[in-house]
Amino acid sequence: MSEPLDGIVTRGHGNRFTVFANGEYISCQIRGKVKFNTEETTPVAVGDNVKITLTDNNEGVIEEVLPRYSVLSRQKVAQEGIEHVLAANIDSLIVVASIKKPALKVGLIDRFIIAAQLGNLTPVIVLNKADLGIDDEIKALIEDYRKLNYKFFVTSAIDDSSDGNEIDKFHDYLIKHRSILAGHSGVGKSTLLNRLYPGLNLKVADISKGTNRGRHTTSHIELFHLPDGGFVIDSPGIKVLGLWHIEKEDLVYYYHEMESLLGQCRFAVCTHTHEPDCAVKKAVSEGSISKIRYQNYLQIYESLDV
Ligand SMILES: Nc1nc2c(ncn2[C@@H]2O[C@H](COP(=O)(O)OP(=O)(O)OP(=O)(O)O)[C@@H](O)[C@H]2O)c(=O)[nH]1
Ligand SMILES: [Mg+2]
Ligand SMILES: [Zn+2]
Repeated sequence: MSEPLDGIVTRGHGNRFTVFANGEYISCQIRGKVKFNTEETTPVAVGDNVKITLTDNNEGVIEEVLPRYSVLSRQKVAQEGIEHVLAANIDSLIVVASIKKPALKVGLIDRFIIAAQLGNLTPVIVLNKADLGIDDEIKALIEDYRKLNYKFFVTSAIDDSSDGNEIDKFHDYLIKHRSILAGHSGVGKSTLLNRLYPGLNLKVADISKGTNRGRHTTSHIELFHLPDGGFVIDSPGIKVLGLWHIEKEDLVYYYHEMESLLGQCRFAVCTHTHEPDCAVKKAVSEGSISKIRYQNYLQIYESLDV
């Protein structure tokens, strides 16, 4: 058997994976021992560094998955307790939202920020479709997140001259990182990548006129190498991002601006939802904590299991 090659998984489809190794994309199967080594997590995911051997028909076999230094995962609904790894070895989780068409859902931004913290990833927010106009409400929202030191880029994938467009800054960020783009369908994830890397030629489609929603055009998670050594992963639009591994009472620890007030509420056990003399509610009414963030906190709090 020839010496194994080092590669990186760029795409998965059922039991087959595409691995980029030696400057080529090689279709690979997984060696049985790799498949059954782990019971609690996906054995091979996009972004994994692997060792492969080549077979006669120019295909390959994944012999080994090297240790992951980060994972973005979610719980498989049908198999409780099994961690489904969406991507491995990334450093940034970029949530893409659009100003409108589809309508902006701020709650999803916070859910992604929390998911990033869970996976030890840097959360980045991209607000796309700047060409559709940035009104005062949106400006205030951007300000709120920037105050909290989140990276926040306003972009237009189709009109470089739009007011406030930061596509170049976003590009600079991408080049230096290993990121995944995620968000609702139709917000322009693939269009942004096409704008920055026209050679990718990713499939994009208009949102539905009736519902103003995306059409779930991207169907696979796929990794693209960037000329400077980083990579970016495009992913299919999601409807909701369920959070797991978080208990209701721990949610506040993912809101750092609220966490710093803990201990100042009247009740030692305060959920910061309805209690009198709550330091968090006071900070919201005084304006030192963003109303938008607090509303998201309440919404997510309600959605979590006890
Ligand atoms: N006005 C405007 N339209 C945009 C912009 N970016 C993307 N679009 C349009 O939005 C529609 C959806 O874009 P896609 O790139 O397919 O969206 P996506 O986020 O990849 O969607 P999924 O693959 O379904 O998750 C297309 O018609 C794009 O032309 C933008 O900056 N401004
Ligand atoms: Mg897409
Ligand atoms: Zn409180």
